[in-house]
Amino acid sequence: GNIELERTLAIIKPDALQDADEIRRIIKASGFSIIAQRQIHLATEQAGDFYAEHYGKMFFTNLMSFMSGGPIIAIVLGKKNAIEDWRKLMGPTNPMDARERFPDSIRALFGKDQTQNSVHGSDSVASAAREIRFFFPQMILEPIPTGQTTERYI
Ligand code: DGI
Repeated sequence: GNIELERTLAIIKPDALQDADEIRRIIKASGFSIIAQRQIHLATEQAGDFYAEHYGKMFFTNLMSFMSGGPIIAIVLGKKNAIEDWRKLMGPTNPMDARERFPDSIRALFGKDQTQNSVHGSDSVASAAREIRFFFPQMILEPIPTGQTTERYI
């Protein structure tokens, strides 16, 4: 049978760009494949579009300026159960909380504070589709059958 690979959108945020190699090493060692990646410096307005669901919140302006304050790396990850597994590997939103409860998580290792928390991950199938399209508008989002190399689906 065909067990589908799931895709999710990960971002290495501006505060963790210098840790990108180490973060990608952890990602691969945890069984994810990197299907596509791109470094990009978002304009403030684009950062706002990406995080539109948080519009109006106390931290929104801060989040927009942080995410547009330097280059980021957007990565499409592939794995069975990628969305949930990547959220787990990232750890909780607040790195302090991550260090207490999940010391091996990426936010525990590389996050600085509630805003500068090193990585992003889609939180549902719908947001993964939207977020992958946001950074990789050309990508074909058909299911990838197992046994296929992911490269031909980029
Ligand atoms: O999915 P997450 O990144 O874990 O968290 P989220 O979708 O609730 O929030 C998106 C980002 O917004 C999060 O990575 C950091 C920032 N953020 C969320 N809640 C707070 C926050 N920033 C501050 N300063 N305070 C918050 O309560």
